[in-house]
Amino acid sequence: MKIIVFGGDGFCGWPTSLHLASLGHEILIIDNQSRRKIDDDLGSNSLTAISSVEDRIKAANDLVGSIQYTNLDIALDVQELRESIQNFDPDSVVHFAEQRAAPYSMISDTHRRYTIDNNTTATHNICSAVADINPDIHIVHLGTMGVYGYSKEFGNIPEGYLDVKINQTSKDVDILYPANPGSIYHLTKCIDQLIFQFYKKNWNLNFTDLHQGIVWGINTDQTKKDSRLVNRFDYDGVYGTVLNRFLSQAANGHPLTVYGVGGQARAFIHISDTAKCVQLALENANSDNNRVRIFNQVSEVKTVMELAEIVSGIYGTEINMVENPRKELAENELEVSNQGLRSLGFEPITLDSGLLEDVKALAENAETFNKNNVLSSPKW
Ligand code: NAD
Ligand code: USQ
Repeated sequence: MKIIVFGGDGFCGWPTSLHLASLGHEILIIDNQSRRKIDDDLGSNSLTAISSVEDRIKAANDLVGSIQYTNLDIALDVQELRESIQNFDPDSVVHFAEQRAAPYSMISDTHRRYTIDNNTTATHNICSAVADINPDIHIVHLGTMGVYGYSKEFGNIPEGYLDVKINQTSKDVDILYPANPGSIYHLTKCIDQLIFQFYKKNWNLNFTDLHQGIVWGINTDQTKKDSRLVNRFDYDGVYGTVLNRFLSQAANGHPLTVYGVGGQARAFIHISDTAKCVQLALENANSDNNRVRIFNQVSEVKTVMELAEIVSGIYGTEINMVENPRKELAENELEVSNQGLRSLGFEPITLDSGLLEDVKALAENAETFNKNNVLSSPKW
């Protein structure tokens, strides 16, 4: 299959591109390297020493499979985006290319506007180009569990659509699950969903929206092959996500930073499973031609305190409860269906199995762990 991976230089996009290339798919990565620039702007860094995109691509072609690279901004360089799609002529595209940190999106007016402009325009530009160039291209998007909010208010969270009864007519219908974002970033993912619904309705585009939980871990079979293929790893208070932060904190002798009482329940998935689930979505066409296909791309649910206790239990690291910088529920319950991907053969890696190996890899990067970047989240 010929696949364009938008955002293929990022934390999820790079290992996914390698995984797909290793299976013989022909990959074109399109990325404007904005994530690397944001690190410079924030005075932050990946805990791992990541190679330049050029070195990554060379190593990938030598050791893994066929990956080309084009540097362009898919929100701004509209003509180049359209030409790239036209020239590469993909069967599918995978869309990772968004500003993905909730804290970053809440820093200031500039960051709020950048996140809205970048994410919604990027998504819309892809859809609009595909509608004109080849409506058969399968668009696979990385969405988030955060579109649902995090609660059991309506029971187990279904995959995208909620089965409701309309009082006035007594009809049973499926509606898009009510959006309940907790940050400007999550709001952009809710807007993405409406863009997909409209492009489905009007142009009958072929979508799979993967509502992913929090990704943890660092390595996949391919990123381990060579130092030039190593994945990025965010541990700072803006881009670092909770479990990876705890793992890097444990590996570097820093107390675990539990926000509030740690009662927030979230869904998690390992980075290798991100790549596998995207593969499953790409290789199994959407058989329901009538609507946007939505899968919850998650493995298991844990609370923040449960994670802290697991990590502390293994490594003896102290748990530090700090004031929560975010506006969110102090505690919540969460149950999530992941039947869609499971029905395609997804067998999740759970927390215990990969944990030790990942922390060991992290401990080797102690010299790049900057303690000043650990509690750097904005408050909202
Ligand atoms: P990331 O920031 O590491 O990667 C995103 C990549 O997209 C970066 O390389 C960036 O340079 C690129 N990009 C951003 N805007 C672009 C533009 N306008 N044009 C071209 N390239 C652009 O993020 P990630 O962690 O790899 O996340 C990828 C996707 O997966 C995001 O859409 C995110 O919402 C989703 N997701 C991530 C997680 C997670 O825990 N990391 C969880 C759920 C969903
Ligand atoms: N948290 C802590 N301590 C920390 C960091 C975070 O207690 O040191 C808490 C937060 O308060 C929050 C929870 O952990 O309750 C999750 O925070 P996070 O930073 O790990 O994740 P989040 O901001 O939700 O965003 C991440 C990705 C985003 C993706 C989302 C999936 O950055 O791209 O969409 O996870 S989900 O959370 O399922 O919506």
